[in-house]
Amino acid sequence: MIFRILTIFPEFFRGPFEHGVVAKAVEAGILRIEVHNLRDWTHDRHKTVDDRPFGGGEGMVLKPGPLFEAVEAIWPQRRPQQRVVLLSAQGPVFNQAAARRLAGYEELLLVCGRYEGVDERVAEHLADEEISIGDFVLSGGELAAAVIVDSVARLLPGVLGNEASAIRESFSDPAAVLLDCPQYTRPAEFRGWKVPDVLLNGNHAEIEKWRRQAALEKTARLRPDLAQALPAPEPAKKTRHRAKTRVAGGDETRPESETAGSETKEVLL
Ligand code: 9D3
Repeated sequence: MIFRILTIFPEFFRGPFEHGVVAKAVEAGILRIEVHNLRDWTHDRHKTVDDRPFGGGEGMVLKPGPLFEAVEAIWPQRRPQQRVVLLSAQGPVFNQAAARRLAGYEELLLVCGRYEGVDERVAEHLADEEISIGDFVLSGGELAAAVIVDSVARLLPGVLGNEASAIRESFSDPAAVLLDCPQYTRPAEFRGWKVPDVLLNGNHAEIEKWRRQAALEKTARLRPDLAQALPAPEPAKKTRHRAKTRVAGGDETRPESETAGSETKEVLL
């Protein structure tokens, strides 16, 4: 996959992509990142990319000319597998489902806005879609572009063991999102706070059950907005009675890989 970024701050991207998963994927030849300087498509000696807003008001607006010329020079014959994404605070909010959708394109051209905004004709007639990364104000689209490259790159086949999760996600309901379960590492007791006993006892069926319950509880507590989209939890039954029915049902005689989260299908965050 090829990621192209159109920006007035090309130097910004030297840092974020030189580390971690994205850097490894670039080295492995799974993806390419090309950063394009918007000022290369200006024609005046000051390399002007912005101008004052029609109708008056604060700040400056990115002119359409250099943006259109840049995209048309980068992709003279744009194909459906080449997607122009305008990063703007006004777009629909990015999420894991959008990351998966974008991972299906051969090339993305991420257009970074700056100043007080971008001439609306760019959103209307140049970009295929507009994306925001959340309801907060950034100074420009550069951080948003880096976020999108990172999240899409991790989904590409061959990037750091995503075969298993790619298969799991292909069966999952994109609207159902569950937070990951709490994780612990050594020491088993830290400043008096103990790791839950169940994680230390080696009973993997019980561990999986605990993890699922802990993930549901954490989602309900920290992200009630996500929890309301999840399937309703099973009503809690008395432990003794439950243990008996479960033996009769024989669920725990199945391999753990088959039981773990098998009753619901959602994306893990
Ligand atoms: C404070 C200025 N806003 C109204 C007066 C409009 C505005 C203009 C330019 C708000 C943000 C920006 C710059 N931000 C982006 O280009 C941007 C962004 C964001 O601000 N939040 C979340 N996602 C994104 S993607 C691009």
